[in-house]
Amino acid sequence: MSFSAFENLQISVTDRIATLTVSRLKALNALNEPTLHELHTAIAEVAAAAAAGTVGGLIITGEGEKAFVAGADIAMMSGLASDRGEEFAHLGSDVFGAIENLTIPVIAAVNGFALGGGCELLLCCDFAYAATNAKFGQPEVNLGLICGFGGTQRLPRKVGYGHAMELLMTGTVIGAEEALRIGLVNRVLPLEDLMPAVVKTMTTILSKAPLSVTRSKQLAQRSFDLPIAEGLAEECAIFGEIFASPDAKEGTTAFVEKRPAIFSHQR
Ligand code: DAK
Repeated sequence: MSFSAFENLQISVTDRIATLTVSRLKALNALNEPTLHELHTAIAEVAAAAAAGTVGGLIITGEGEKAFVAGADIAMMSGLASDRGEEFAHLGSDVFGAIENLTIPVIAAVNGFALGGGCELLLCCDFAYAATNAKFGQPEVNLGLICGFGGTQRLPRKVGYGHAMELLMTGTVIGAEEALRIGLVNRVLPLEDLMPAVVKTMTTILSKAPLSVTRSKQLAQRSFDLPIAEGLAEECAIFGEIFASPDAKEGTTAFVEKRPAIFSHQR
């Protein structure tokens, strides 16, 4: 599977792990409209590669040593006709929704500023690791804006209402250790150790039964939308489906036979 050539993104695949790098160094990887359109295409291509089995996981990061993504492109937004705000928000919302809806695992490697739309981007990933120099925040209140790419909805779900409201209402920028404390990221590492750690975790995930991984993600995401009784009923139904899969047979048989399981790449 080959990917389109992009101006503001880089994408590569090694050992079924796709790495998508937002690449606009001159603007600290801020997301302008062309970059969002490219992201949309790239995510559709990743989804197609996932369906074909050539990609099993996605890592999202930013180019350079200073920024993950420093937000939506403020210069572009300041020149946008005032009646185009909702359209721009829908573009971002569609792209970020497409990332969140990927069935494969998605990890953010936050290598610097993750502000505004950058923080919202990591919220679409399953989880994030951060470099010690990473900085996080939703500074839209400083610009007379609100989040336009899902922050008001995903941040409270991620870190809880109180921490989310402090970030959303004060626009405060927090460091990596504080992001770790409130649960915005899972691990903090020196910058040079960030990508190796993310790749190692992704490799671990890809060594597991793929259907178990994707169905766990699907059920956990549904838990935000469903009353618990319905979510538990869905878990039972999907457990039944998984239990009949070849990988369930292989995993349980391998345990009994005291050998490592050899899972298929079936999804
Ligand atoms: N957009 C455009 N350019 C940016 C940028 C951004 N978000 N962030 C940085 N840059 C550019 C700078 O303008 C500068 O460009 P030049 O002047 O060199 O041409 C270059 O990147 C380097 O930045 P600095 O010189 O400022 O670097 P410093 O180390 O001094 O400062 C900083 C780094 C990250 C603290 C600073 O650049 C900064 O505060 N940047 C803005 C961060 C920010 O506020 N981000 C949140 C953006 S708001 C919506 C849709 C979406 C959104 C809202 C509503 N609707 C449709 C309703 C989303 C909003 C946001 O994301």
